Amino acid sequence: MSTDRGATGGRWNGLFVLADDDPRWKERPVEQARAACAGGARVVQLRAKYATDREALCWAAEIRALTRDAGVSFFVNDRFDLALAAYADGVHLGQDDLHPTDLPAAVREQLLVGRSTHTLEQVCAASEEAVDYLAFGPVFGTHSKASPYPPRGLPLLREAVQAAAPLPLVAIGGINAKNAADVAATGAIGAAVISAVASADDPEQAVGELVAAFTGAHAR
Ligand code: 3NM
Repeated sequence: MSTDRGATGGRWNGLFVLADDDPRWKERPVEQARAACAGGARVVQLRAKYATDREALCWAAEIRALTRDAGVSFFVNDRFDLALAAYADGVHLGQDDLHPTDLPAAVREQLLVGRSTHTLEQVCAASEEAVDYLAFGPVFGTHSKASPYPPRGLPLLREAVQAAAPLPLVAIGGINAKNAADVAATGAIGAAVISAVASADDPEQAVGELVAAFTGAHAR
């Protein structure tokens, strides 16, 4: 798709919840996605690193139905085939996944594309690619993903936002209700989280608190 670069009309401004299948989480991805939709997230992204393909597709189909009902965008991490099969809105590609230009043109017509970045060089390179938004991280320390990159910090996040513009940029890594307002103040259009929701006793409430912290700061 990628025709309205930077013009998301605010539909992604807010919380991105990664519905993650790490067995350490109490709730499975579909339940995390349900909490995300009920709590006011703007985007759900399925991140299935442990599941079989068939299991991941079942989750994706369920999450597609939930997100459609809630008016929430739905992306699948890494896998454009699963994204297509589940009628997701898009696919999110990491630096080690297929490059956006590897996607067949027919796939590009059906899927929006998000792209992970971790350095300013990667932000500059990715902003030349036909992608619809960038993620940048890890902003803070995280235990949810082994990363070769140390925490990037808020000043570098702010530089990344500026380097990406007009492409929207979403911050990721160690974001919680306490630091979400600082993240929003950098100009990042969104905050993406795993553990702040997946490890919460009440995931829906946690989503609501994150949304309030992030979007409240944006509104100021
Ligand atoms: N990607 P949490 S950090 C999936 O830096 C992911 O690109 C990152 O989980 C990146 O909210 C990360 O629990 C983990 O820190 C985010």
